[in-house]
Amino acid sequence: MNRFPPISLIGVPTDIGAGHRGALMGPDALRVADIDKVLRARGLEVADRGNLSGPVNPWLPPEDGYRHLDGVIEWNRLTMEAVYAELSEGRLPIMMGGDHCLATGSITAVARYCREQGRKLRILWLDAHTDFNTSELTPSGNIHGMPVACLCGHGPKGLTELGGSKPAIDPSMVRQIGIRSVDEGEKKFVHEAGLEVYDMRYIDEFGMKRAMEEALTGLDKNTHLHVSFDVDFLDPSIAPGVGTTVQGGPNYREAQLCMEMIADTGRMGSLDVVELNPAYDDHNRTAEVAVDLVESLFGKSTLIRG
Ligand SMILES: [Mn+2]
Repeated sequence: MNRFPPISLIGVPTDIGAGHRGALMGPDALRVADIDKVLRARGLEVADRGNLSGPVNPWLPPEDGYRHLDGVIEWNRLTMEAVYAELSEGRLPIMMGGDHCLATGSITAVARYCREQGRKLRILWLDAHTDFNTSELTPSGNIHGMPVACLCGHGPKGLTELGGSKPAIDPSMVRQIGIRSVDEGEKKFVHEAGLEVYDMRYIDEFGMKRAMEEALTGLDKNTHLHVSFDVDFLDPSIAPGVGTTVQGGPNYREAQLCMEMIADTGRMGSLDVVELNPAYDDHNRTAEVAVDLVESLFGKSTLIRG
């Protein structure tokens, strides 16, 4: 018997916040890799809500430190509404990006839902990057490098106040895992904000097991666990299909252990799978690895446990 509510797949096909084109094909690549069938085979009820429809990516240079700000806000508003609607019906939304800017919308929705329900929120941010840039710190203006900052109240009004109040979350709710590429100014800001980061140096020294034990400390029955899985979290040798590959990420077994330990908590209530970029992939193998890991998040383990 599984212990998960019914799942809703929400495709958000845009690369409006990214520095490379192609993540807009992510939702369909996950479907081609049978994300729905794999979850149904685990006994879960799955509804695929199809893709949201928003503005096309105009592919313009940044203005005042932000690239495509209006379009990013619109896509995030759509994402927030879709994710909130599913949570309100007692379902578990899987937001299939799309680039990582969309986590602003999905997590704003999750945070609002948790506030209304009087539930605690823990966010696991699995990523090569901290995504804690601001318009002053960013070298590129790409908003997919800013969602954690926006959620914590640092950024343009249209994103920080997406849910009506600011900030959407407190940095103390966030645990970042797999980090190995942080911009210079961003580094200082991450420390000032007090984000809890388990970077690759930590994982090298103490192992994924210890990192996850720490990151999952303090969860209780009243905690909603949100997982924001940026596929570039993974080492590029197993996941080449992303726009921003960074060497030295978790290998297949480390990533599986990470997902299995999340599953063991039984607390996951929402999930983002983002930055999958089929334009950089090899015969959809990154999508297949991502689906494999999603399966582990929902309780598939290598060995049968008693
Ligand atoms: Mn990211």
